[in-house]
Amino acid sequence: MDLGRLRIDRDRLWRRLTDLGEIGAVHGPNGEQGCARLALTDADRDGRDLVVNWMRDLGLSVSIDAIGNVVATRPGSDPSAAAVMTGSHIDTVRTGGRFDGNLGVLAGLEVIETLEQHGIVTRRPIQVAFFTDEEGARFAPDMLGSLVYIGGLALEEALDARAADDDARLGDELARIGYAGPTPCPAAVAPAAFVELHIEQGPVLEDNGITIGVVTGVQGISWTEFTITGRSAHAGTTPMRLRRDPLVPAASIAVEARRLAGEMAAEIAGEIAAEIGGETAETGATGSQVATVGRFDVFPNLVNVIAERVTFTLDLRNTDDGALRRAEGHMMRFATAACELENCSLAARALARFEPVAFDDGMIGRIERVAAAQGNSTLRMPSGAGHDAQMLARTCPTAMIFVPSVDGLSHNIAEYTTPSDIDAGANVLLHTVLELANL
Ligand code: HGY
Ligand code: MN
Ligand code: MN
Repeated sequence: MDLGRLRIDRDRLWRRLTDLGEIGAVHGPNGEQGCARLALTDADRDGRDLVVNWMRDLGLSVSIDAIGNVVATRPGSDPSAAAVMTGSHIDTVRTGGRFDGNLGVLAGLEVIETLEQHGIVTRRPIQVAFFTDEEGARFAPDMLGSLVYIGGLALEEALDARAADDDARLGDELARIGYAGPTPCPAAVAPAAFVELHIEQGPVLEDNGITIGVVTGVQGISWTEFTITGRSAHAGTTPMRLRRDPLVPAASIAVEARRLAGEMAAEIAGEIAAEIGGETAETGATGSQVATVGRFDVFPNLVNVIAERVTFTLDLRNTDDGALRRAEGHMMRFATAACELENCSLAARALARFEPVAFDDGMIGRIERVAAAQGNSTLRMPSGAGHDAQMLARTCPTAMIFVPSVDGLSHNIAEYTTPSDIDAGANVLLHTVLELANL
């Protein structure tokens, strides 16, 4: 057959996305359906079991490593050749969608099934993987499993990570769900190349009417957990002058983070632009400073008690590491001053810190060429979100393929990408992997 005309089976891929989406399904008031499969919960286990069964049904050899990463391998004609790897994650945030991460894993499986179906043998083995705890929402840092996989975080340290919600130990939860695997990590052999298909999770592709994002890298990520301690007291009897209320500095820090991001975004947005047919356009949210206070826990959290303690997280990101460090320094100084003003104590704990990552130029060019050859519009752009690819990039030539997110929405149960855009992305993945596997 004319390999150039080979295409995936879009209905089969959509069915798998739908089936996996039923595990941990959450429904919204207007018919939205998303996923709640926080890492190493029962729902995560059930999702893992379903995907592993699909992998085994395809006759793939499946390895599970000591941090729970799952890698399925389709042999090539040259067993001595390093594999081409694709994949992503299947854990989600608590209000996640059916496509974040899941698409990259199931499209990888679809690529393999398409090759099987047409009896196409590649020189290199092809692997599809899902990595443990990419979200980092329950166990920080994010991309934890792929970071251990490439040797960026010691296994024992990762196994001792504690859950933000119930303080459970990661290693205990991994054993409880039956995914503390026998394969050692870090991985003994690096892939020849890694390519990940993922939804953009932002508005840039949709705003510009582009089908395929050719991802040039990932912006820097800084997560800090702040704990501010004051003194709990009676809301009615305690004069304002005697209060040591941790809510006050905590709230002012959240407002300052928002102000700072706006100020820095205005500075940076003008410098980051993407080529669209010779025109340039702002890349918006993926090219400038962003700041988020996502988790905010008050103790004792009662209507008539001045809080004793507030614990919250600050997520800062920027494509420029110097700017990110400036933002981190500013926020730490601001937090210290705000707590002193209210006579509260401040403790800060780093949850994640990843520098910006640049993907491989050859891989970027290959994806761009494959996508254009299939008639897609393309845009080179950085990723606003973190991805397992940013960890694999430390060990092998790596890049990513983005498809549009409707309304730029993700980490929201209404997350959606159209079947035609999913089909386009999976076919770009198919031919990128096919080319790489025959190099
Ligand atoms: O936080 C992130 O960017 C990713 O969703 N883990
Ligand atoms: Mn993701
Ligand atoms: Mn995510």
